[in-house]
Amino acid sequence: MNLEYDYLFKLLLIGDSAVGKSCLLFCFADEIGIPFLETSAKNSTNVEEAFMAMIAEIKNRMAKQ
Ligand SMILES: Nc1nc2c(ncn2[C@@H]2O[C@H](COP(=O)(O)OP(=O)(O)OP(=O)(O)O)[C@@H](O)[C@H]2O)c(=O)[nH]1
Ligand SMILES: [Mg+2]
Repeated sequence: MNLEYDYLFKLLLIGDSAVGKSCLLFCFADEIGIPFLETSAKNSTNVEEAFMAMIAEIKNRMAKQ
């Protein structure tokens, strides 16, 4: 994955429940080679894992500078 970029796009996918949003995002992330971690504020799924993954990535990048 190339960590240098000129533009950063954030995508927000909105839709009814169980219409395939997660599947579509997972497929998209896989295709362009970016990590994908689904979280849920409703039942706290993966919230801590996502936080720890981001912290680890930031720490990694800072160590390389
Ligand atoms: N037939 C079919 N099923 C799909 C497709 N995409 C997803 N599904 C199925 O639809 C169900 C719901 O998919 P999710 O991606 O979890 O849907 P979601 O919109 O993220 O659901 P929530 O997060 O609960 O709102 C799963 O059982 C998927 O396997 C598709 O293109 N075709
Ligand atoms: Mg989903």
